[in-house]
Parts: sequence; C-alpha cells; structure tokens
Amino acid sequence: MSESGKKLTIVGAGAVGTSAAHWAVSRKVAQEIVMVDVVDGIPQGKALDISQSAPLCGFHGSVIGTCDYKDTAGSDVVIITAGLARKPGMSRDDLLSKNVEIVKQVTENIVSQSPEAVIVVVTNPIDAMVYTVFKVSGFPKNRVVGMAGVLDSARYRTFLAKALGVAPRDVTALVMGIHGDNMLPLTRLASVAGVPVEQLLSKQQLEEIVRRTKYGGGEIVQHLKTGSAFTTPGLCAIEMAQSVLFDEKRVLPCAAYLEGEFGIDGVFLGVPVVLGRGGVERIVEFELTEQERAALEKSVEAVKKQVAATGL
Ligand code: A3D
Repeated sequence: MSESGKKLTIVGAGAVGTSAAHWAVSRKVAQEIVMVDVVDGIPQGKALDISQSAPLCGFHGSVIGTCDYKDTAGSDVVIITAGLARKPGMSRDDLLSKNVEIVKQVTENIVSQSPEAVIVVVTNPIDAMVYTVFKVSGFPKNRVVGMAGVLDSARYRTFLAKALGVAPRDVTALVMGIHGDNMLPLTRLASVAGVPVEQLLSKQQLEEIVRRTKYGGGEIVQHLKTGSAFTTPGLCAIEMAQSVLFDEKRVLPCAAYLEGEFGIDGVFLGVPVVLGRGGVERIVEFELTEQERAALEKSVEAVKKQVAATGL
C-alpha cells in the first residue's frame, strides 16, 4: 500500500492517539498525518519521533504535531482520542461529563477546518461521545462513526483462536451493541474458516470467552493501573480510517446512527457497517434471534442513559 495523497488528523496525542499515528505511518494510510493536543510540546515531540520511523517504514508523507487546528485544515478523516482514560475502579460512564466538554470543543474546531471530513470517535464512553460529535458537528450520520466493535471483536477473535489453537485471522466473529458490560459477542455467528465455533467449543468454554471479551478492557486497566488499552485501540481506529481513505468498503462493526435498523431508532450502537469513502455507506442488517434481540435491547437502554447524561 502507498500513501493515498490523503490527510488524516488525530486529535489527542496521548496513548491511543500516539498508537494510531504509529500504525498510520507503518500502514501508510495517508500522505499527511497531523497530531493535535492541548498540551503544547506533546504532539510536536511525538510527531517528530514517529516521523523518524519513515525511512524504516518506507513512508514518504509527513507527520506533524500541533496545538493549532489550522494545521488540520482539509482533513479527509479525523480520529478523536482526546479526553480522559479510565483508571482502576472507574467505569467508562465515570468519564462522561469531563469528556463531553472536551469532545464538544474538539468537534467545533474540527468542523471549522475540515467540513467534509469523516470523523472516527474513540473517546469513551464511546456510544455517548459519538452522539455528542454527531449533534455538535451537524454532520450527516454517515460521516460520524464510533470505534469500539473492531476492538471488542478483535479481543473476541483472539480469545476464540487461543481456545481453538488456530490462527486468529481465520476466526471471524462479531460483537454488537454498546461498548460496555452489555455488549453482545454473538456466538451463533462466530466461525473458524466458516465452521461454526458452537460446534467446536463447549457451551461453558464459549461462556467464559464471552465473559472475558466483555471485560477485556477492564482486565487491561487492572494490570496497567494508570491508564487503559492503547496499542490495539489505535490500530482499530486506523483500520477504520484506512477503509475510508482507500474506499475499501470493509465490513466492520462500528457505532453507527440507527434509524430503524434492527428495530432501533435514534441512537448510535455497534452494528456491522460498510465503511468507504463516504463513511458509513450501509448498515448490514440481518435477522436476530429472540435472545439476541433482548440482549441488544439492554444495550440500547444503557446507551440511552449515557446519552441523556450528556444533556444534548
Ligand atoms: P491519554 O493517554 O490520557 O490521552 C488523552 C489525550 O487527550 C492527552 O494527551 C490529553 O492532553 C488530550 N486532550 C485532553 N483534552 C484535549 C483537548 N481539549 N483537545 C485536544 N487534546 C486533548 O488517554 P488514552 O489515549 O489512553 O485514551 C483516550 C480516550 O480513548 C479515552 O477516553 C479512552 O477511554 C478512550 N479509549 C476508547 C477505546 C474504545 O475502544 C472506544 C479504547 C481505548 C481508549
């Protein structure tokens, strides 16, 4: 893959933003990569460091760090990672009020400089933050999308692959719903090279994998103590950005705005979407079982509570 001549901005040069910039360079997803943060010196220093990996990665574009949104003008994709991350004992909801204010301000700045961008939101609690960006930006629903399902599904696929003793890339699996305790890792649709995992693993094994997937983020927070997962979250955001920048039309689980799909209306929720140049080009709708529908309803209720707390 070679740089597309496109421009990618990453807001928040913390752990996830830095990981995203690193993956963006190593995957060569854009010609111009801009890192933005409020803390002067951090985006500049990190961008300089990452830019010096160019000869080793075969990257021909530029990486700059800045506190000035003018440098982000005309971005094709903007990834928002600005905000606080979880510490042990904190739920994603605890972050809500502080991150709403940050995300509002960031969104206004992005819109003023890149009115045609597709915005990928990573800041937690994601399902409420993506709604905040949608409301504040005034962008059409297809140009605002949340990253969570790609990460939750990657965790799910990793745990399934380990239990099966197979290559992780041969495992296909989908996590839908909220990015939180009520997420829905679907066992019915998980497969390895097309073979349903329900025929390969016991009910008990699958239940344990589903539980570990749901609490996968918390497990990492417990180890780190001072922050949350960042390496794979950064890659997941780039996986989405790449699909938009290269018009790949990947089918990825993302938080998308639902207007009747799956019988759900007026919330962002993790569902499989087709991601291309236009952002969310299509939601891939399919028939759910009664049990899955009930589980998804729990997600909707939890997301609605979060959205109400944003005051928007
Ligand atoms: P951290 O390393 O603290 O980085 C956040 C960065 O945001 C810091 O460098 C701050 O200076 C910067 N920042 C704060 N306010 C602003 C502002 N107004 N404008 C620009 N930059 C600002 O956190 P992190 O990178 O570990 O996590 C970032 C966010 O992503 C948190 O909300 C996490 O909870 C979230 N996150 C989400 C996922 C999902 O799967 C959805 C996964 C991992 C992290």
